[in-house]
Amino acid sequence: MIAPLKRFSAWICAWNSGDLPSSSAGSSHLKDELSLIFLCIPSGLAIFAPLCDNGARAQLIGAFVSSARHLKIMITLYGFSYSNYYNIVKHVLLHKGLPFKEVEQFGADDAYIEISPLGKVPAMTTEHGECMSESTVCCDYLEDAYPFNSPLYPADDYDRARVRQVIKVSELYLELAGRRLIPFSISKSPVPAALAQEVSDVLNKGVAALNNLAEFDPYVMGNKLTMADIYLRYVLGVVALAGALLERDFVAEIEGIEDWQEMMADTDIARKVDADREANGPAFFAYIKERYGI
Ligand SMILES: N[C@@H](CCC(=O)N[C@@H](CS)C(=O)NCC(=O)O)C(=O)O
Repeated sequence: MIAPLKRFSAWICAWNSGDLPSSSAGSSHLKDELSLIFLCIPSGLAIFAPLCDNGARAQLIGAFVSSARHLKIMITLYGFSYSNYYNIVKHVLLHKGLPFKEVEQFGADDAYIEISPLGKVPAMTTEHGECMSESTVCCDYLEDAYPFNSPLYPADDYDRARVRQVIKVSELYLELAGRRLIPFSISKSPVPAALAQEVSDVLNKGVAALNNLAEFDPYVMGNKLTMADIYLRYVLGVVALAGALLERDFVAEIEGIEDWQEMMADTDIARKVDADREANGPAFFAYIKERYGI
């Protein structure tokens, strides 16, 4: 029995040091990890532990415990808490209860471009060290890789498409339009009339489309919280900012928004994200001042 015991221990050590061939493409890593937890570890202990003397048994258990450390999933989120896009992904991570660490990143250096090719915030490295950027991509990865952690998309294909439609409309016709006025808000300079008109025209369309698509009953797409709720929550901050400069409350023109906003703000996750954002304000504005002199 000593030979198989040694082989099994060697296998565990190789796995610990990452030498085993990986089959972690896509979400299959989850299956790998689960099969290790539920099959290999208990059955290994059950078979070999009774055959060992006390010292060997302690070693074997030690090897399994250190293997278990590899199961600790640690995603890294790069960016800064004042960013609405960053907060979308952070909210999703918190909602799914996934362990992650935050690395503050203002601006882009060569190392960051490796993670986020456009230098934009947020970016993420997965539990396997793979890089990705773009908030919607990160959110969808988290949903695909962790489908059982408080799902954020409905099961039905068409319902999923409708959630994505709201997200896309919010991104293209609300966030990106409102974002064009952020520099004017920071520098407190007047918005040129032509730009004000362009932004208003797009926001008008975005608000009309949202009024057509969203239910707010009580959530954006009905009785369950979806990715659209999280996405829209952090888009509306930029719409409000633009509205303030354009002297028009676009957010209030979204039917049912007030109750929904109150409901969305009244969770521990939203409170944490909002508090972190507030706390990050001074660092963000110090960075802007240093970089742009405003
Ligand atoms: N499409 C990107 C947009 C991200 C974005 O614009 N982030 C801002 C911070 S809120 C940023 O990185 N700005 C710096 C830049 O554009 O270089 C996403 O969805 O993640």
